[in-house]
Amino acid sequence: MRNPIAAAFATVVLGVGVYFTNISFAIAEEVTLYKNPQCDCCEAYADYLRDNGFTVTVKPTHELVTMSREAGIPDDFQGCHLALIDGYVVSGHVPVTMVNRLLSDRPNIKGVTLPGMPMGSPGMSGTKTEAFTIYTVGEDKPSIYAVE
Ligand SMILES: [Cu+2]
Repeated sequence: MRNPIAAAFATVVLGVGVYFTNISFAIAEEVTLYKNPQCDCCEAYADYLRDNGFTVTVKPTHELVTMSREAGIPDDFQGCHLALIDGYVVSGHVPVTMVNRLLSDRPNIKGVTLPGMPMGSPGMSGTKTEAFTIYTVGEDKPSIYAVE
């Protein structure tokens, strides 16, 4: 190598580039999940996300309904917790396939919500008795994002 300083510099730049690539990947999987302090199924949902490779920080709050409203989710469409993932809101017990679809498709919406606490959904006990309808969250009224 004719210029050892340039070579060393290139190595450092390359190293930093790889370093930042890893960082941004980690950020994409970071989740903040707001829940009522008493809610156990929300903790189970946090564990479900962890089992699927997300890093989850759980934050108990008494302002969940207000926070969900401010996130654009009408009362009738709110899930029992509110997760913030990579710029999107994910409300309720949304299956991880739908979360991953949201994060890879990156539609022009604020997020998705699975209203209430359907039996047999991730983090909930019981057996699934009907398809889960997941709705969009955005400026307009919720519309169906997916039925699973
Ligand atoms: Cu819950």
